[in-house]
Amino acid sequence: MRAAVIAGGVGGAKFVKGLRAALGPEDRISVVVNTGDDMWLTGLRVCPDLDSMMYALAGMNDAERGWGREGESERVSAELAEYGVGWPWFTLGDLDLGTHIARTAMLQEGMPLSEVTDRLCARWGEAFRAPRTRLLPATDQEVETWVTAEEDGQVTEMHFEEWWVRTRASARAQRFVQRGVEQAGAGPGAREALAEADVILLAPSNPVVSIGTVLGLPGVGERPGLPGIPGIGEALREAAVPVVGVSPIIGTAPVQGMARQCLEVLGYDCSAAAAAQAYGARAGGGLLDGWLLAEEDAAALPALEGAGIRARAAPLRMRDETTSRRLAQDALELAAAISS
Ligand code: FO1
Repeated sequence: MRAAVIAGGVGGAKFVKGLRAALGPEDRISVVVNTGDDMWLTGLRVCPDLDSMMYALAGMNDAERGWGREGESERVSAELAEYGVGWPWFTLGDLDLGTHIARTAMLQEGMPLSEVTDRLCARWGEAFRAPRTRLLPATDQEVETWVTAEEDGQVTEMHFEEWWVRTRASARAQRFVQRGVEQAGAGPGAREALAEADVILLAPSNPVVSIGTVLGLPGVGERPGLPGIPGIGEALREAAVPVVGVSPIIGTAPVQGMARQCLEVLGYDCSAAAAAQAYGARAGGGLLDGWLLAEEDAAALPALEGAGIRARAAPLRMRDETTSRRLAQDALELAAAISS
């Protein structure tokens, strides 16, 4: 079985760990990871979603915070703050800095991000073998998500991470911009992974800034949408295998993060049904064949079936490897049901 997953950081990492536990040693997992959160900070290239995914799969992540390394220290970060370098509200731990320095060194030697990512993951050995699990940046070009937001009566453009971490998404966002997306292309291996997959899964990541920035997402009415990385949304639409998404929202709130504020920018409500409608039915030119939502949202099933999306209710909360594996198995079973 070759599974391709479109994922962001924290929620995506839990889901991919569950998928890895649900598959066998001969299977393969290709994770197309969002790179819109990436930035240059203190002269280093920081890739939050790739790092959250890598650390989680390596079992070295700080499960409490959901990002960074376990057992972290912040001695260098304190020095940077004293020098007034970097973002004082965005903590780069000492071990985490090791990753950013290694990545930047390889990038400066001319290595593309996809190859850098393979090298960084290779260090963690077993964690990425049996089933072979490969992290594929959505693009090797720098396509950063920036936010036009209003703060203290001023409208400014800020990097997504500033909006997300410094303002906690409280600065009223008017639009998301994928800077440089016009000159970008799908990362090497991403299109092939989607073409060769036996199943394609959309992880329960933020539908806008983690999935939408990869696949593209239309806005509602005049609300601006997201173009996504050229070639990836198309590769998914052309795939001859089922595409099954997992709702990141239960009731009217995301399981974690701030998807509500992000969906609002594109004009969507925050609900499992709204997220599915945002992705759209593949039969209608959208992305989905199937959708898993929480048992609490089972009332939305008939409407989704009516929209051409095979939907099922399942326990969505990933509390540990058992529940994550169960969720991944539910997604694979829905895909199998769609295939037959
Ligand atoms: N999130 C925070 O809320 N506070 C931080 O100081 C912070 C630092 C940080 C450093 C490296 C990294 O890879 C991620 C970091 N994050 C932090 C999380 C980050 O905002 C999220 O991983 C995603 O980018 C949002 O989806």
